[in-house]
Amino acid sequence: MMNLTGRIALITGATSGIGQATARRLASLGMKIIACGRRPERLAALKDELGEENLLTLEFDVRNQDEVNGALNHLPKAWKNVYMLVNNAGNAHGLGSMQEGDTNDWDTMIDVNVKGLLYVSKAILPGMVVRNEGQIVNIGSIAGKEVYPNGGVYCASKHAVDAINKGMRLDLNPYDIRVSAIHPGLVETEFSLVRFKGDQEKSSSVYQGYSPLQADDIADALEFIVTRPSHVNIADVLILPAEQASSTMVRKSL
Ligand code: NDP
Ligand code: 8X3
Repeated sequence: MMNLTGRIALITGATSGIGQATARRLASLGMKIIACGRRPERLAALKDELGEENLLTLEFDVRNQDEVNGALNHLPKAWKNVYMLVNNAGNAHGLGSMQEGDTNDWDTMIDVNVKGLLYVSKAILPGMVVRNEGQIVNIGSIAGKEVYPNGGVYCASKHAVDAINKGMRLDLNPYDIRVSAIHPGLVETEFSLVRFKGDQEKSSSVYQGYSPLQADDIADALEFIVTRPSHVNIADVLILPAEQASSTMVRKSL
């Protein structure tokens, strides 16, 4: 098992859901966490919880490359050697058909889920290459393996994450840098609240009538990935609620 004590993990989207659970989990393994997000009050609360020595917070929008570079190219000396990158920030925005979908939603999904992930990676990967060590975990989705009605653009963004993950594994193969993807099915987080633009009723109905995954279930997989011995790379993981068979087939008792 890898000794992770004192190693640095940078997590995007650490202010809620999967990213927040991951920050807590990796901190519990002795890692130091760089927690990123746009909501300062959430970042401050995480710092209070995990302690100032163990957590550096960075507030930036992954869509803005200047903000990304401003934050990541000037890390304090003690936080520069990022060992693990968790590319997690992302969301669905709206549910809409190809003929009627909202192009602002499309822009946001492509800008956050694809371009944002690339900007952050571009800022972090060169340091890993120089140090010849690292672990990257890209959070994809079942939506990166299948396509469902009215989710075409979100699915396209997550298919892109799947391709980027594979591309990173090829390009980083000369180095001791492991590249992994986790593709979750339905996880009960703020994801649907964002997709449905704050509509609590629509959002909670997504998770009713079955037992959805919880963010901690994804943190379990992440812990497994990062604690493997250095000769093992868990390359690709699809995790579903037991009652989910595909994006469109969930056994619900309502
Ligand atoms: P949440 O909505 O709970 O969390 C999303 C996180 O992404 C937040 O911390 C948010 O932080 C951050 N984020 C969103 N937009 C930006 C942005 N422009 N700049 C910086 N950070 C941003 O959802 P989840 O935890 O569920 O989602 C995490 C990842 O998991 C996403 O990539 C999602 O696609 C994926 N996923 C989720 C599934 C689910 O069913 N929940 C299933 C499969 C994959 P802030 O708002 O503070 O910026
Ligand atoms: C999130 C899972 O099926 O709601 O990526 O798109 S789904």
